[in-house]
Amino acid sequence: MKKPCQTNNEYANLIISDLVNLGVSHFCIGSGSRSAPLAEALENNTRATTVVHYDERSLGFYALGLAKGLNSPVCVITTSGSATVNLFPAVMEAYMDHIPLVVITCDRPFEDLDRGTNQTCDQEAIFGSYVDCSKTIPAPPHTFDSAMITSLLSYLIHRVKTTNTPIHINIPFKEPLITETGSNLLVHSITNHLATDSLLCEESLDYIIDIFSSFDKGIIIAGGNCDKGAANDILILGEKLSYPILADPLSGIRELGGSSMIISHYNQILHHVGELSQFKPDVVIFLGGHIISKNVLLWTKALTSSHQIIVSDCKRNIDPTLSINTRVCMKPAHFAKMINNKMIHKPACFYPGLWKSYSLNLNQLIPEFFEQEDTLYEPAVITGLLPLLDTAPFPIFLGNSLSIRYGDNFLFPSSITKRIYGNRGVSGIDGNISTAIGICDALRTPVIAVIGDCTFLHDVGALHLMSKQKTPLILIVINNNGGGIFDFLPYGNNKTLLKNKISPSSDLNVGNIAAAFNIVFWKADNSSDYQKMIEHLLEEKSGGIIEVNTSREENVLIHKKLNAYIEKNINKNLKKERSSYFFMPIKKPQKTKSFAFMDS
Ligand SMILES: Cc1ncc(C[n+]2csc(CCOP(=O)(O)OP(=O)(O)O)c2C)c(N)n1
Ligand SMILES: [Mg+2]
Repeated sequence: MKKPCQTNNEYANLIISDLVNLGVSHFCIGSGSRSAPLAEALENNTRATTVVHYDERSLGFYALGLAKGLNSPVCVITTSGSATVNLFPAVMEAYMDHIPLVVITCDRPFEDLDRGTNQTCDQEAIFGSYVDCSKTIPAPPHTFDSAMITSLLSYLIHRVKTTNTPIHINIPFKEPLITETGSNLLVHSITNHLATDSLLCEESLDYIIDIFSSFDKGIIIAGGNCDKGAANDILILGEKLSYPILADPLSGIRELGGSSMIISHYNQILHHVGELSQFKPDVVIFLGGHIISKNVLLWTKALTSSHQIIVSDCKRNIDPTLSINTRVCMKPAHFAKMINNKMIHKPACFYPGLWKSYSLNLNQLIPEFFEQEDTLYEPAVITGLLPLLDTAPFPIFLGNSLSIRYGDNFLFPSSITKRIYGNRGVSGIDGNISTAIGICDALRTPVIAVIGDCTFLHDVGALHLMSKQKTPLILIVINNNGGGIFDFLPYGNNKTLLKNKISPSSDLNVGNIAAAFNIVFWKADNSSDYQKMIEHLLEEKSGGIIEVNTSREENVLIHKKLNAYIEKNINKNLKKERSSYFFMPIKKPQKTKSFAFMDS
């Protein structure tokens, strides 16, 4: 359940108790009013040791000395205005001398800035490059889950401890600064950061092995860029633990083909039956980076009683569900290898079989649905690649917006194939063609890229590069005359708003643009032509653009029909599989909450 901070008291108490729980027990606070909520929280916290001083310059150096003597992070707090920069000499010294200071400057809220209010200056990032990072958290009342504060502080304190470099947190408070009411004590579990570069210490390893040994119902969620060469070790990890694997299209794991542990069509499974209690795991292991699937994120966020562990060497905080208990800072491949060496094979319980039975059923149902007609619906642009992958594996680049979502939902190769790529760092629709061309040239092998029409429009300049390319790029443009993803979003029914202000028609003539750059161009009207065109280009080792024209309205309809078809048939074939997959008959709850399909 979401617990937002409503008052200054709640917010300040949460910050101080989090810091104390994270091992920061010494606080040095300057005298002032804007910092009063934190002063009161320190007064209430019996585990915090606090020193108050009038001169912030001296206070900063005192905190520096404390941190040196204690050999652990010390927190120094000031009010707003020039009090903040009085800490600068000590912050500079701490930065140059590698001393872990946690610098908190209290601030006025946004609405008081830039209009001449008293004791107000621009405090964001005020210490420039002399801190490892600087964050401003908005003033309460908040609408977001306060677990976000705990997650951020867990990460920041882990960073102070591992880099021995000061960090800065700027915290605005609104007036009245201290109130009598609303001091609920909000408590969230702290993410346990197991600091490591490539090795886990015995104690941490035992802690993790103990969790894995104790729970049979576990799941591995492999996110983007699990790192090169990790796929096999992760697959072995899944097999050893008997934990099924939900592999993001960019994880590098789907390319291993239809292994018994890799669950295809997990989005549809979660959408239709994921709320059933049999699916609830006791352990969730996130590996690597971004996860495209909104269904997966919503589902794991709701698993409040499971152990959630993230393994990533990413230096930023990754906690999209605010439900991570343990973070292991290392490459997923190293982690998988260490666990694989230490663990003995766990016998399979019903759990992987449960997932697999649904995934096998959907492997049949979904192609069956699209094969009923020869119309080249948008998802069929992706499913149409699957038979081709079986005969001549090729790398695939998935453009942002619906193309990558179709990849997430439908691109599950059944045999070993080449890597699937995408730009999910900030999910831009810019530069997608250029990136695919770069991948093509680096791999020196033909690449198939699937993108939307606006994504095409955004990077038309790349066609100049494409026209000169030696290694062929086969560029498939799904032209639905605008941003088709917006039709699926909550405001998707407001067609006037969409058309006028959010996602106007692109009115692109892809053929004319291709001609301007002397690039081979075809329009595919049906599934069989579409596949023949790709086969031809691959055989000829020729690049080219294939346009697939679709309608946004029809696309929404076909998704509804597909959902209805799956809903009707999802349990049908399972009875046959009962004996081989330990299938347990499932009773559906009365109300199934429908999961969000996608966001832009
Ligand atoms: C550089 C950039 N600008 C804007 C966006 C916001 N955005 C997300 S999806 C989208 C529409 C993309 O349309 P199209 O390429 O035709 O794909 P479709 O939605 O039709 O699949 C936009 C504008 C973005 N992600 N990146
Ligand atoms: Mg489009």
